[in-house]
Amino acid sequence: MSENKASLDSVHELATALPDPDPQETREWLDSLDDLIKERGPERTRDLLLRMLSAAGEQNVAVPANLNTPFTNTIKPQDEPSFPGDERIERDYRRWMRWNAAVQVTRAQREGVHVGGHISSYASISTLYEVGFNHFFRGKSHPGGGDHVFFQGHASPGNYARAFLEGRLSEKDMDGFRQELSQAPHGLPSYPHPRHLPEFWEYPTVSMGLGPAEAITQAWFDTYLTNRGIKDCSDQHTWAFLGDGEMDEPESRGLLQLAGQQKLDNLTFVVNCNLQRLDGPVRGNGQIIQELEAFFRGAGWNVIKVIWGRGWDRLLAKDHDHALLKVMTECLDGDYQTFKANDGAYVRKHFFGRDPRTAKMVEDWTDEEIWDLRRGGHDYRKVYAAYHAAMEHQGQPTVILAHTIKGYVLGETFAGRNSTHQMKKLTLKDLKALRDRLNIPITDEELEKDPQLPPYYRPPQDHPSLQYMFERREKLGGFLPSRPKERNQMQLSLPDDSAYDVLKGGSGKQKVATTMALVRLMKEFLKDEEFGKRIVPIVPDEARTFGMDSMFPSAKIYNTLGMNYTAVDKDLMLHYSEGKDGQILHPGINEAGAAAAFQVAGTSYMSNGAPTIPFYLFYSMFGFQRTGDQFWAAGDQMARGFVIGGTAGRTTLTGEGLQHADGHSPIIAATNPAFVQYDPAYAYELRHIIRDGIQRMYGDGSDGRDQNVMYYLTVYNEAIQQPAEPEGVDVEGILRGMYALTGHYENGGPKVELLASGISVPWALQAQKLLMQDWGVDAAVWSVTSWHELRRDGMDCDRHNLIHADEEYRLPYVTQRLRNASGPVIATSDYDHLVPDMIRPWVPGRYKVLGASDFGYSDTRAAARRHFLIDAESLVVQALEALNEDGVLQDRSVVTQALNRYDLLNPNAGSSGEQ
Ligand SMILES: Cc1ncc(C[n+]2csc(CCOP(=O)(O)OP(=O)(O)O)c2C)c(N)n1
Ligand SMILES: [Mg+2]
Repeated sequence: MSENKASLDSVHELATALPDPDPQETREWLDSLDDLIKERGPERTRDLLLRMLSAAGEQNVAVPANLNTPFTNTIKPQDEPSFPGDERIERDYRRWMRWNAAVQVTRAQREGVHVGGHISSYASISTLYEVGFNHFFRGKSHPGGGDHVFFQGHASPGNYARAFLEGRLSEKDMDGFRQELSQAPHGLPSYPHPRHLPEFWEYPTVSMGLGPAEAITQAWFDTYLTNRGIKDCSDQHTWAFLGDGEMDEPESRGLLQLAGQQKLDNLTFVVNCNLQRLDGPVRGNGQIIQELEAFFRGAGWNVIKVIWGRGWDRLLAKDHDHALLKVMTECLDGDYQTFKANDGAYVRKHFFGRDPRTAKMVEDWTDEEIWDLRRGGHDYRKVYAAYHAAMEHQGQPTVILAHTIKGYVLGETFAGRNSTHQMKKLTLKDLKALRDRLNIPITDEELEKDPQLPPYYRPPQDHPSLQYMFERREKLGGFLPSRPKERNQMQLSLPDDSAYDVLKGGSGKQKVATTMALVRLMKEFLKDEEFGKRIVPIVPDEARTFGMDSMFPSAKIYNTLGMNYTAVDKDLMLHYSEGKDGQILHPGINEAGAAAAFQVAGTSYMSNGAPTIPFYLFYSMFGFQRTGDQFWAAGDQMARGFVIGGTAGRTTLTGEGLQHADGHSPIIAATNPAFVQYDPAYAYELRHIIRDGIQRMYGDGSDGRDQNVMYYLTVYNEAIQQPAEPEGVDVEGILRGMYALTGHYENGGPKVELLASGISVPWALQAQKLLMQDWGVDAAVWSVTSWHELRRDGMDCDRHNLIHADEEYRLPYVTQRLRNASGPVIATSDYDHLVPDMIRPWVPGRYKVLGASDFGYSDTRAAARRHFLIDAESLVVQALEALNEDGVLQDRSVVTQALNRYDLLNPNAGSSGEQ
């Protein structure tokens, strides 16, 4: 079905959905229409109908929305504002930047280095950046607080080239591009990586799709800070520069509706539509600009297309019968790309030549004049007009779709070529041609001296164009990007230790899950007037699962629109509640959005100088596994906060099965160096872990620990009796990763050490009893609060011992704790074997690990635990088998006896955990 037919069908449906109130009148109108078509033809009829529709819409008649406009600029020439700068001067230094960016990458390809880089992307986006830098982007010292600018990751040479002209980077720094270690302290990361260039880069954008998701959330979060009275961000704007290829990522598009329905007019996307991605055209057979226009408009955005440069205006003004517009609209992106990889004669023939009327329009033009017709994204004034309109627009986010050329200005070997993305250096010939085009005062001799090392260009400091450039930035609030290091110092008053006491006393006879304990503590935090405000609970539609619905009535779900309806459960105590002052961020069933919200709230200390502490609770299986890359970016951006894997474990979720039962998130979390992870068993362990985490991440940093970490806590939905905190509990052990829960009976029996974490601790205690009762074996039980912290310490010790062989040998914590064990060590958990295996190199003696290393099942906890052989009885049999291997058992048949006695292979014979 053609698109036209589909839209006619829907118009027909709308027109006939209700009975016609006045058929006679309708008939008269339709007859006039018939006459019009007969007398004036279909083109004039279409024109009139469109004008009628437009006029009706302006007078608030609800006509059906059309998501596409013709393939031309949204802003008409007569509506363009006057340009407030000096275009010629701004072009001067834009050229120097273009040169230096290309030179930087070329020099990084020098013999013996060959680290590469990208040249063509910045070449296509340069004008889009520079209009922003000179007229729109506000820096940190702007009274409004400054803008958040997300730069396209792989166009970073452009940012470096600007910083070089600004005097922020030296030539040595420029030459350290992509050699962070070997050229330290002059190394520059390939892409925007705040962690590796912490006073420069702000937003890690290079993993495509994460930038747009974060930018939307950043704009949303700015309204949150304002509406909740934490910081006035009402004069701050978020800009995101994105590739048209990047818009294919689901994360790029998956939050557009949030921005639309939350009416984020503090947000502008600029999509650099150079029609190419890495391999070739983005939509060779279509038009990416038109596709994105409909998509964004459907999601509630204001769309501004900047397709044609000013040279086209005079042609369009003469295009009375829309012949040119028709050719423009019908030409495919694949062809547009090919035009710019050819020349004026080719464009004349294959573009204008498509229709005799358009061919006529340029018949007395030279090929050069045709070639000089620019794309909108390279026309400074057109771009200025679009940014200006975006800033003025209210009630909607804006997307600017700018038509550009990949490899613009770089010459025929680069522009529009399919290979352009991968080209890493300019030849001597390219360099000379580029130098001429950009008017760079560097001689042939200088270029010929060593074509691998073309010189950078920076005029004397007092050059008027440089001075102009400085003035522009000074007026707008300073250089960008920049990450002010003083913001690392938190000015937060943390809660007293007594705030954590709610988790100290245990649950008495009642059974309580660790998830409930955690939510209880969060609610305690919220009561603290100053500190409580800073907590940002984030949940993607699982609040009820975690018992967080109890927060709804008082904390409310954040919504910029407030709450304009009556909740179905308004009379209940725990009613649903949204508000402009809501505290909970609930992006819908959207883990990508929730992870981005975590990243944004966890970096607010820096991006806004307004620290907030995210507590992001996810359904453990749908967190790391799905959104690991966003957490990686959060680690890069030095986010701080708590990530909570609720409903953790491979067997605790009764009935849910294979795609819900998580036995490996601790492994994925372990691959992110910024995460500190814990798998606590009891509420009182959580008490110390969270207190320490808040102190570490949000304290004054005086304890010397790295503050740029995130905490991953696994909590369970299985209710157990929470013991009261033992007097003088081993807090250091809890925090470092293990502590003794019980000692040995010392009854003279063979000894074993049982290690367990999280929800497996109760069944390790059960095993301890069985071992003594049934087999006279004396087990001690350890709660391993963090396998990974123990591993981290083990690896730190190994590295220290490797490179400081002449210093005192460092003994890993886990070795210290277990070195006096006289028997084997047996570990269990509700995770894959790999989790307890993390500490294997440092466990003295025989070490046996049980684990749930397979897809989970839907069944009872007891049956699943028995199936995986991780429950109490399995621990017992494994302990006996290990003693047997150690040669301690007098009667080797004991292992088989135990196996039979517990009917170990029968899933119905298990009893660990509630049903
Ligand atoms: C998630 C992800 N996948 C792949 C890449 C590798 N990559 C880097 S640039 C690029 C092409 C980008 O095309 P586009 O977004 O159109 O940007 P352009 O360079 O054309 O401006 C790709 C695939 C990446 N950076 N991130
Ligand atoms: Mg592209």
